[in-house]
This record gives sequence, structure tokens and C-alpha cells, in this order.
Amino acid sequence: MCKFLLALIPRIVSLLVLLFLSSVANANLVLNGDFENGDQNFITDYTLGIGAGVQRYNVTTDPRLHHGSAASYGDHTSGAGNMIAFNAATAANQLVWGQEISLAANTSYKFSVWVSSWYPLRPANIKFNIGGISLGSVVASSDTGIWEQYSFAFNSGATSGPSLLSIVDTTRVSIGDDFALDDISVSTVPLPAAAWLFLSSLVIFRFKKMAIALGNFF
Ligand SMILES: [Ca+2]
Ligand SMILES: [Ca+2]
Repeated sequence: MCKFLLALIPRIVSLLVLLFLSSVANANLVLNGDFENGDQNFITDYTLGIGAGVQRYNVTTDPRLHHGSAASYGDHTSGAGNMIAFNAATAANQLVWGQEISLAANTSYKFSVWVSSWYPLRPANIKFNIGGISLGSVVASSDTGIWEQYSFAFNSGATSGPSLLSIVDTTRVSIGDDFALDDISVSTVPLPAAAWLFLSSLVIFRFKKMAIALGNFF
């Protein structure tokens, strides 16, 4: 009985270690990227109130609550949580959303964001940057209330420490250019399957030796 339990130890420990490593590898570096904590943890050049004109934002469960012409729909996270909705600026280079995140050097990351439009005309052209370097850009859908995911891979290279993740809009018109974001994330790219198998075998080998030693002891 005792040896049977000892034989299970390496498998249980390796499973726990893999689950831990997996959770670390996929941790989101963006604070409040799902906006469930409300209007905090980001900087912006916009002011509150999408119904009051251009260069405005609201953290909200439904854009229609703030603008009579907006499509009515829920957030991406759960359908009943918060998103951030924008009535885009007409002036150039206005920060839509930004947050400093801490990068490790020579590490591969994935940036992901969900985008929707709350008004069909002249969809937003949205650019994403990290540390002043472009990650890419997307044009939001002209179909309203549809969440679409966009993601970009990047490597930090020699850069480490705080880096500004920033989002700007380049459509810059008042009639239209109305969009919302949700579930913004930056996470390290998980190790390839081969690396996971290698780590797993190391863990199993080490704990098998330990189990054998304990078996001899008992
Ligand atoms: Ca959300
Ligand atoms: Ca607008």
C-alpha cells in the first residue's frame, strides 16, 4: 500500500508542477484588461462621456447606456461585465488607452485584444504599440456589436522593465469611428510542447529517485 502511494507521487507532483508552470506562462501582464474593476489602471487622453462628443470614453456594460445611436450589446468577457467604449478623437496622436507593463529581456510575448464597433460608419483604424514600437494595426468591423479578436506576437529583445503599451486611433472622424475594447492581454508565449515534455520527464525522473529512496527507508 505504502509503495503504491509512493509510486503515485512522481505523477501527481509532475502534474502540479506543469499546471503551475502553465499558469505562470499564461499570466496576463495587463492590469484590469477585462475592465471588471471599472475605470482604473490605464491612462488616456480622452474624457468621460461618449454621448457628449468626440474624444470621449466610458467603461460600461453597454454603449447604448451612454449614446442614443449606439448599438446595444454586452462585453466580451462574460456578456454582462464591463468593456471600454470610445467616441474617437478627431485630433491626431491622442492616446486612446495606455498602461505600463513590465517586460523581461529576450522574451516572446503575445498581445491580444477584442474589438467591436458600436456605430457602423467609418470604423476605427486602431494602432497598437509597445515601448513606442508598432505591434500592428486593425480596422474595426462595420458590423456593430460583434467582438473580434486580434493578436500580435513580439519579442522584448534587449528591452526590460516598464514599457508603455499604447493604443491610438487614426480614422479621426466625428460621424462614426466609434468602437469598444475588452480583454486586453499581454502574456508570455508558452513553451513548445517538446520543452514541456522535457521538463515533465526531468520532474518524473527526480521524484522517482526520491520515491525509491523513501521506499527503501520505509
Ligand atoms: Ca469585460
Ligand atoms: Ca464618433
